[in-house]
Amino acid sequence: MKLYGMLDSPYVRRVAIALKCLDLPFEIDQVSVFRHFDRFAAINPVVKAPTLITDDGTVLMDSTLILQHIEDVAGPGRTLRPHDPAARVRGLRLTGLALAAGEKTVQIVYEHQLRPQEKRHDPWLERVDGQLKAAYDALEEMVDPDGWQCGETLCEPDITLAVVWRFTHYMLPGRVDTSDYPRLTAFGLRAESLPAFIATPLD
Ligand SMILES: N[C@@H](CCC(=O)N[C@@H](CS)C(=O)NCC(=O)O)C(=O)O
Repeated sequence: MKLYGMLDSPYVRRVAIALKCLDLPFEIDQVSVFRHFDRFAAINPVVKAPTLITDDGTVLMDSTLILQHIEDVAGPGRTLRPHDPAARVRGLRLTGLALAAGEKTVQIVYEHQLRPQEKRHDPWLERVDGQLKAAYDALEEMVDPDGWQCGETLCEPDITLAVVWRFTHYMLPGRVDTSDYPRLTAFGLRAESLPAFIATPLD
């Protein structure tokens, strides 16, 4: 399997960490959708990161779909899916909120980095900022700061939540005040201290 994309993308990083946690061999080519557009287009003309080329040569995109494929090839006994049905629903809720926070972070970054200042629309930015905070408020209420979120062991929702939390602070320093989110902060630090996270730095 070959993974394409930069690790400063939370979507690429969640896939890379999941592959490591499942002990699946893969190569990563840190090609940028912006700085290496033509090279990326030669791999996947849609230029979306992450892109994964499967062992049979199929070009996949979208991190959630790629994670589904990874679960399929991981084989029996190896999974990052929560075990029992209630934990799975909790995991879906957590993952949905975390992906929304990731999307809102990306929108703010694109608005500042890609759109000329004179074309920036402040009401839109305020709306997105409110959505970002709403997602983190809901996550702060739900998150268990001392354990994994869907059982005894680390599952995929833990990876996504920690990766997105780190991404927001890396891309938008100070925008989300960690003192307002002590449970998420504690959880994020604990996840980021795991070997698979340390071995997959976003910077
Ligand atoms: N829902 C997608 C989002 C992927 C995404 O938007 N990736 C960004 C990089 S962080 C990208 O490819 N941006 C280039 C573009 O959309 O043109 C996923 O989960 O993989």
